[in-house]
Formats: sequence, structure tokens, C-alpha cells
Amino acid sequence: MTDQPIYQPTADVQKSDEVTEHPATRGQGGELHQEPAGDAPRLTTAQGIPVADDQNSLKQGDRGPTLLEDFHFREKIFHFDHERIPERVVHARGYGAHGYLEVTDAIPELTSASLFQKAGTKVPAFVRFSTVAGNKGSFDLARDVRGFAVKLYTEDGNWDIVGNNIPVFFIQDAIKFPDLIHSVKPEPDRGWPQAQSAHDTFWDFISLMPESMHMVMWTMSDRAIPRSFRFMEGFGVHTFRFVNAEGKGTYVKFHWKPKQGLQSVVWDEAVKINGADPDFHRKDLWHAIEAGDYPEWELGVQVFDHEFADQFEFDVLDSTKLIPEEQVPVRVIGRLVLDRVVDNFFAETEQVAFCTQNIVPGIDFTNDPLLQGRNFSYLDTQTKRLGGPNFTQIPINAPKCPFHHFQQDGHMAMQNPKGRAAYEPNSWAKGGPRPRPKQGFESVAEHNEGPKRRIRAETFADHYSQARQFYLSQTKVEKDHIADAITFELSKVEVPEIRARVLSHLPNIDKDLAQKVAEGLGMEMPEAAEPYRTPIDLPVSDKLSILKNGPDSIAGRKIGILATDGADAELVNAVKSGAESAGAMVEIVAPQVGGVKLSDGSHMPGNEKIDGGPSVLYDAVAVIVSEEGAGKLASMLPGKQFVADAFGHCKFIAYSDAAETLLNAGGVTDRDEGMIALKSASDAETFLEACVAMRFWQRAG
Ligand code: HDE
Repeated sequence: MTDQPIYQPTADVQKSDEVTEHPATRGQGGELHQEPAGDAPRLTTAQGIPVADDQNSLKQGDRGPTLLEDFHFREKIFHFDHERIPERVVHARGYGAHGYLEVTDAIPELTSASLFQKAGTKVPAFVRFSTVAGNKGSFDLARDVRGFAVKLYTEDGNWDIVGNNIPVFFIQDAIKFPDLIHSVKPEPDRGWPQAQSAHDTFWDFISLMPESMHMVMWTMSDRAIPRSFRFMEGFGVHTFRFVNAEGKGTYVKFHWKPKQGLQSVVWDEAVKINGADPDFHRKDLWHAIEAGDYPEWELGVQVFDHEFADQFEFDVLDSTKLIPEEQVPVRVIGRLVLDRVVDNFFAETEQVAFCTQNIVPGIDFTNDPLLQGRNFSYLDTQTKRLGGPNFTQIPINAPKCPFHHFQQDGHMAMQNPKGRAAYEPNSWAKGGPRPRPKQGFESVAEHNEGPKRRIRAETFADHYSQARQFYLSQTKVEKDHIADAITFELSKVEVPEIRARVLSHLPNIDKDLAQKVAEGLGMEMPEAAEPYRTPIDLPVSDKLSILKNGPDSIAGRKIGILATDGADAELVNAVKSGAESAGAMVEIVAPQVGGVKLSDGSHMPGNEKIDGGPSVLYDAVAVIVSEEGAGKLASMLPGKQFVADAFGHCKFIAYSDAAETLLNAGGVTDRDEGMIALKSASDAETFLEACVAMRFWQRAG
């Protein structure tokens, strides 16, 4: 020990409710402060040995080498080195929350599933939303399909509905899944692009797979850039089966319908949100739940029989097709509510292992070749990702009902049975669990026959009719967005032949769409691809559009108020309290995050500094500023962009008199009906009523 004061790398920690003084520091003379501050538990190694010093590794001499003997240091670094598990090969970036499913309509005539026997039954749920292509650290607003995976912890075990926010899929047979995913992931030689389909390999694959055309219409639509997880629909995609107590099967498709309504962003907004807040979607979910504004979805089912399946235009086993709600209405049988954020992201969201093969008595699979392939893939992938077969023992994956089996041993086995019987049948009096012929899971006794062949059924051969139906069911704004998205994506494709091949499919969907994209790309329209089966005309389905199914209030939305010192207090308070009482969240964006001094001398704390709070983060904005404040903002790029973007993205904008200077500086010179002048506090109401429409689309032309 030297006489010199010993250098201490840790600064004093500010005290607050959550932060205590650092427990183990050395005094000037090098002596250790023995006891932890307050009643904090003692720091130990993973083996439980109390730790004296967590700042310095054990050295031979003050400036000498670190000693191998330092088991605390070695254990800490070793653990750190092993802290990552492989990310999911798809759907790597996701976010989860807890909640419950409450059955609102019992359906014992359709299914013997325990949860559906009585209205009012509640089962715990865990839901994970995700993007597909990007890695774990990618941004939230990628143009992509969103995963919508629901784990229901029922009395009869775990039932996972591993769905998406789009009701169809790119491919018909699971054997093409690795090809599809390889084509969209970063290209293998160059390692880019991240979380994007706008590149050669994806469109090359798509152009060679006409069965993907329906799904591509969806991914090029605004469905692929949702405003928030809370405003998306979810779909089980495949046709499943309900099975009742008599063993009678009925086909079923599962739907999740957001009570909050549907809502998406525009592409330019998505790009800017990715820069301003790459965690936009996960934060949105977290903040809504923490604020007690629990997102909710209706569980709906489309139930149909063999007769319907036989006369339906397409094969109900083909996941590139949906059944329009106009043909088979969605019956609501439950509500899914998310009311609790996770305690630990890794333990819950990262380790949750959804498996399509997790179904319960009363539910069954069909022969959809995509579903059949998935039933193999998910168990395999979880075993690899979570390191062994005991991933079912991790609390987030463990059933919440009693469970007993003879699986044993393996990595990290935590539930180890007592006694001698590790096999079944056995003759020990207390030999453990036995099968229950009447209550156990049974598959529908379906009769299948035919030659063993690698073949795609003829009933899967129509590739364009529903793509056309989807496109024609959209509003004009939505159609324009689809054309713009395809044009954008193909403009990132470098090989002209690939662009032309994609283009050649579009006339089979809609000639105007094809023409628009060709013009947007500056290309001659190539000859149309020869369809295997001539597309048929199908009736428009309003349920396929987002804008025809938008919200009916601003509840759950986020209003941004751009305010400066001297802003009219009455106006700021009117917008704020009006929005909050309508169930919206309000954030104050100010030149300084400390907040602003309003006209009445009151202090309004800020949520964002103008540079960090661009208008893309809000559903609508109010610009309530003083003359002086407007002048200052007008000389700043983020100030000008705030109003220019809000206007360009067709948002409703409320503005005080003094805001004119800023609006003009941002190039916002039109005062259309989406621009609401705040002359007095009562105008706040007019503004908030207008906001229910979410966008003033007329501005888009
Ligand atoms: Fe998946 N999919 N998938 N998928 N999928 C995975 O499982 C797979 C498909 C979906 O939040 C993987 O846990 C195959 C359709 C979601 O953890 C993997 C095929 C639909 C999630 C896998 C499909 C989905 C996954 C990767 C073609 C909508 C994330 C990591 C037949 C109905 C779940 C993992 C979560 C995840 C395989 C197609 C939805 C590799 C082989 C269709 C929401 O097992």
C-alpha cells in the first residue's frame, strides 16, 4: 500500500430515490469503506462470494500485471463475453408486452378449446411485434411486414398464434422460405442493405415468383409502414381448424382488429422517423402502456365449412390468398389487451419462443404447405437460438397450467423429476403422468391419399386476381402510395432487366398502375408477363383499405405543440387540455428542452428540443409562438423543417397569429382547410375535431 492518495475512477453519484451512493469506494489512504451504503444488498459473484471492490482488477503492484487469480474479474468478463444469443434469423427486431385475452363470446359448438367454453374467461397473453428483414439493431420504420405473434397461456397449455400484420404471404410452399429471406436480407458479398427490400436480389426473386404478387401489393402499400404497433391489424394467415367436442372440424382464419383503428405513416415520414427516433415503435408501445392507455384488439374469426371451401375461387390452403370479409364476415369472440410492459427485455422479449406447432385441444392445423413447413421450423430454430431443448423451462415460455412429462436432462435443465420412473408406461404406483385418451390433444382424422410427388396443386395457380382486388379496393391516395413505393423500390434496383421483369407483371394487376410505375422509372412498358391462369375480376373489398377503416377519435394519438417564450398561454393550455381529455398525448417542443415561459408568466416544461422533436414524431401539430420566438425559429433549419414536413405530410396544423413568419419561412404559404388558425381558445376544439381524420389528404392532390 503506498502513502500516496489512490486515484478513484468513479465520481460521486448524485442522490435520488433510485440512485444511492456508490457502495464500495476507497478512501484517500486506500482503505476500503467496508459496508454498502444504506440497506443495499451486498454485491457478490455469481457463486455468492461477497465482492469487496468492483472498480479495480487484482494486480501485482499498483501498475503491474493483472493476476489470473482474480476470479471475480474473470467471472465478470466471461459472463459478458457470453451475453448474446443468436438473434432470430427473421423477425430479429421486435418488442413485446404482457396482457390477457378475454373471451367475449363462447363458441363450444365450434371448438372444445378450454378458453372458448365460457364468455368472460381470461387467459394471460404475451405478444411480440417485429419487423422481418432487419437485424436486432435495425430501425423500426422499415418498409416491411410486421410480425404479430401472440402466446396464450391456456389451461390446456400454450397456444401460439404466430401471425403477421398482412393476411397473406409471399410464397405458397415452405421450401421457398430460405430463398425468399436470403433475397431480402443484405446481399451476401457486400453486406447491405439493412432492413430494406429496395435492392436487386429481392426484386430479382420476386420477379421470378409470380405467386408473390398479391403480398407485394400489400408490402408496397402503407400497411408496411404502420404508425405504431397499436394501429395494426393482425392475421393468423393460414386456414386453421376449430374442432368441437364431437370431433367435428370447421375451417377458421384468425384476425386481430385494433380498437384504436388503422393508421400508417407516409414514406418520407418513415425515412425521417428512422433518423429521428429509430425506436419509435417500441417506445410508442411502452409509453402507451405505462400511461395506462392499454392497446386493445378484437379477436375475430372467419369460420367456414368444406362447402364454402369447395366453391371459393381459390384454395383455402393457399397462403397467398385471403377470404374477403364481405364473403365470410369476421365474428368477434374476444378482446386482447396489453397492460404490462416487460420487466426485462432479454428475459421476456428476446427469449420468448413462439412455435406454430403450439396448439391446444380444440384447434388443429390444415395441410397448408406453408404451415406444415413452419411447424418444423419453429421448434428447430428455438432449440438453436436458445441453446437446447429446455427453452420451454424459461419462465416466459413455460406453460402456466400444470404440466408433467418425462423429458429430462439436457443443457440447463431446471425442472428435474424425483423418483425412478423416467419412462412411460411404467408400473410404479406413483409412476408419474399418464395420457388421457378423452381430454388429450387429438388431430382431426382427415383422410389423405395420393401419389408421393413434389407438386403444386392446380388450385394454387392464380397469381394476380387478388393482387388486383387489393389494389382496386384502395382509395386514390393509397393507390398513389403503392405506385410511388414500387417506383421507389425499383429505382434502387441496378439491373434494368430486373426492373423490366417486375414491371411486366403489373399489367396483370392494373394497367394504370403499370403505366404509372413505368413513367416514374422513365422506362418503356415491357410486354406483360403471360399469366399461368388468366386473372378474374373480383369485387372491391373496403376492409382491405387502411383509410376506409381509420380511427374515430384522436385517442391514443400524439399531438406536438411547438411553443416559444411568450406563446399565448390560453392557446397552449386549450390545445393541451383538449387533446388530453380526448385521450391523446401531448408533447411540448421548444427551442430549449427546459421549456418556455408563456404569456401569463407560467412555465411550461419541454419534452423535446426542436432539433430532437421533428414534426414526424406527431400525428398533428400546433405552432403557438410569440413574434420573437417565430423569428428565431424561422432562422433555424429544424424550425423551418418542422412546419414544412407537417404540411408536406398532410398533417393538420393549428397556428397562432405570430406563427405566420415561421410558416412562410418554411415555405408553407397555403392556408388550406387542414391549416387551422388559432384566434381564440375555442379554435383548439375545431383543430382537435379535424385531427380525427388524421390527415388532410386533399393536400396531396
Ligand atoms: Fe415465420 N419464422 N416462417 N412466418 N415468423 C420465424 O422463428 C418460418 C411465416 C413469423 O416474435 C422463425 O422464432 C418459415 C409466415 C413471426 O419471435 C423461424 C416460414 C408468418 C415470427 C420462422 C415462415 C410468419 C416468425 C425465426 C415459411 C405469418 C417472429 C425465429 C413457411 C403467418 C416470432 C423464430 C417472434 C419467426 C420460420 C413464414 C410469422 C425461422 C419456415 C407465413 C411473427 O422459425
